[in-house]
Amino acid sequence: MSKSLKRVMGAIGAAGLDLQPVEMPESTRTAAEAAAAVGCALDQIVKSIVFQGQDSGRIHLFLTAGGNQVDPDKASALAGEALGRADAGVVRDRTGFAIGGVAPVGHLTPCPVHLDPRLCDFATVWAAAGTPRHVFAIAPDDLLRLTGATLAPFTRG
Ligand code: 5CA
Repeated sequence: MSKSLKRVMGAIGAAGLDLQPVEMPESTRTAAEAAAAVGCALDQIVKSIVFQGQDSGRIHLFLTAGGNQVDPDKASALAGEALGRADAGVVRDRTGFAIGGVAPVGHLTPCPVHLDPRLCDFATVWAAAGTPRHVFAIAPDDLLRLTGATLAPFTRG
């Protein structure tokens, strides 16, 4: 098992949840690929989008429904500082995951987490498990508890 996958499953187990990762035969690097592999709605895929404070350098994680986009102004208002998208190197250094496999939990450095209310429209959603081929299913309420996320709108439209 990869170190990244192990870290994600460790965090899930430590929270008292009994969830299993699913290894897909094809890439789940993008939300569209993950939805196709799982056979679920695009919005049931949890995108883990990392933004960074332009002054502080601190990162924030936005758990976003697959078909939604983070609105940088709304995201900045929630964070209380101007945010821009974190580059791939920052994402890897802070989370320990490469883009395409960033999980909602198991980050090397914990950071504030925000959850898109759209994800709560489903009984189950699917998130990356630390690799571009592993995903896991979770109830949105459990995802909220697991990540300590704040539920607030931050998407475009
Ligand atoms: N495994 C899938 C679904 S669970 C996944 O990780 N999707 S994702 O949306 O969370 O990750 C891909 C996202 O990474 C893209 O939507 C894009 O927002 C972001 N991304 C892709 N390339 C870069 C890059 N070079 N720098 C920063 N962010 C990037």
